[in-house]
Amino acid sequence: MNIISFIEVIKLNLDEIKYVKDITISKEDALIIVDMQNDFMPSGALPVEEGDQIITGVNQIVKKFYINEASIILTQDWHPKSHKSFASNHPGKNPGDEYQTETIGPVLWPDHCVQGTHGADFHNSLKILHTRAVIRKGMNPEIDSYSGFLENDKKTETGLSGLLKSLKIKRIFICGLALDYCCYFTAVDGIDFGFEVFLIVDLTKGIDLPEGNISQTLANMKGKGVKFANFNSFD
Ligand code: VGL
Ligand code: ZN
Repeated sequence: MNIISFIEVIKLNLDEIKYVKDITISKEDALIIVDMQNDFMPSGALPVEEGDQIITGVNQIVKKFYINEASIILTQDWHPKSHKSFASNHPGKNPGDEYQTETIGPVLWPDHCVQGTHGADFHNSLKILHTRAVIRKGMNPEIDSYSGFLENDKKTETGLSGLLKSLKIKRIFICGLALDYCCYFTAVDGIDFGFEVFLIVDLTKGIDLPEGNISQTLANMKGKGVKFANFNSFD
């Protein structure tokens, strides 16, 4: 394999994605809406570019899942002020600095989604009326939790898998923020927990840090068996 084809294997650009069509939603499906919180919006502490532009579409897809008796679940990044993923808790370090331990990294973040703050609240345009459960994550100051299923120690469960299994959910559809962090890790863990996983690509936006992370994580998801959908994939 030469270097060019190697790069093609590990990157997948947004415009190269093939989408599943004609999806009929049923009660064995769940919509997982990841971290649609003020701090990930363009004016927030850890802004995801255009993060607010998906809110209207997310609200519309919620209606489709609701009328088809599917479950709607939110995740909420919910950190103590002392969280070790914050650069402010590492003297001399700045947000964006590389930092990797077994449970934190690959970069340090600005303080964000601190428990009880406005930044940790869901965006007030997000319609949360039909939500079955809110899964909070990232509460242990020593461990980050990008995935809605598992903390970054890859051991501590949030309870999401148990909830989905007791509801007899077979397929999960992921949207929200950020594509290359919390959506990505939720998607790959969803596969490992035995679900059929779809990323609703046009209802998510990425951070792309480090640069290229979006196309890298898209490729990893494809390799792992995650399927891609978009707003128009649903009947
Ligand atoms: C997230 C970085 C840090 C996310 C959460 O929701 O994608 N990213 N905490
Ligand atoms: Zn966080």
